[in-house]
Amino acid sequence: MRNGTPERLPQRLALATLIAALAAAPSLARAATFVVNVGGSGYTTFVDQASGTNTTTIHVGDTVQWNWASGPHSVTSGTCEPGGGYGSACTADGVWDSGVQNANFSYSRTFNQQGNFPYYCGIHRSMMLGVVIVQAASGSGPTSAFRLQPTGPVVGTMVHFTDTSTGSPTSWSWDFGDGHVANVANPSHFFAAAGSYTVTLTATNASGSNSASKTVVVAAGGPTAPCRADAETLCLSNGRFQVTAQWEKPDSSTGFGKAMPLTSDSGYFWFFDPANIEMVAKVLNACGVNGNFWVFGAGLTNVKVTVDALDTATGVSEQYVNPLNVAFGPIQDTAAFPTCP
Ligand SMILES: [Cu+2]
Repeated sequence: MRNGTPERLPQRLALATLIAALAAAPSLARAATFVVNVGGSGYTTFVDQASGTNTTTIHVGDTVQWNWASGPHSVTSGTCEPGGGYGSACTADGVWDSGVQNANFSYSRTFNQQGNFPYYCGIHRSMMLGVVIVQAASGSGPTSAFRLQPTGPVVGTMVHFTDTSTGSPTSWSWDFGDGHVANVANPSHFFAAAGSYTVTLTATNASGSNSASKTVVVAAGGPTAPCRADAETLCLSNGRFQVTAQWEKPDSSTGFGKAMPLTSDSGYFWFFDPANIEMVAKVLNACGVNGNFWVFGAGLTNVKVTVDALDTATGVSEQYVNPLNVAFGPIQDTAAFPTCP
């Protein structure tokens, strides 16, 4: 795999690309207002401005506004016996009633339920009928999904949750199953006790909500064997953190990067040729800054790379995955290990 080509986007450019992609995403349908003319030109008619008939077709969440051009008329939900006139029998169904009004009056109603809503004028009865047809909200609710890493955390691991819902959710409600919740797209959370937790994401957009759950098994923590540097393992931050990098090529062949220590905090890996550095990794003790060990990584490759970092003092691990055929995004995780000191 050749690399070192300008394939890897600078971070700012990558961010600009992401913002452009978000801006280009299909926008959600907005609630609209539909106008119906009541008694125009002195006629006993309801005329929807959009359809030119007495039928107004809208979507859930839309509003109908009736404007009186003459009077007296009412906009009363219900039905009348067919073919009648002034004296026909009508039955109000109680959903809404503007009352009898005259010119320049205006009445609005927002429809939050699907269905057909017939209405009539209480004065002119079956001579003056209309109907509002309310269809399902345009667009559709999201389909919730998420991933997390690491997938098998131990107590104290900062678990990073990533929303992968489709349907452009605009709000997120996370329940981590341990009494804690969050309402951002991509929260981080650590579980204070070992156990099995049901994590639920409810994603919502203008058209609806959808939930997805996963069981996260959190293992008990504790120190592991001291880090031992070998041909494929870096021991960083004064030998406390064990770091490996596994690669996978398009033909599914896989292996571990060869580890080359640089300083007590940093080292690099080569994958296919000792002269060809594929990624650099660094673990910094920032306990005095924000109470975390920080993990930084930079790749010069677009093969799939899975970086595992293990805190041998606590057994807490972190995993970073760069997908195949994607320029390696920088790892700048200043909340990687809340395992100070
Ligand atoms: Cu009328």
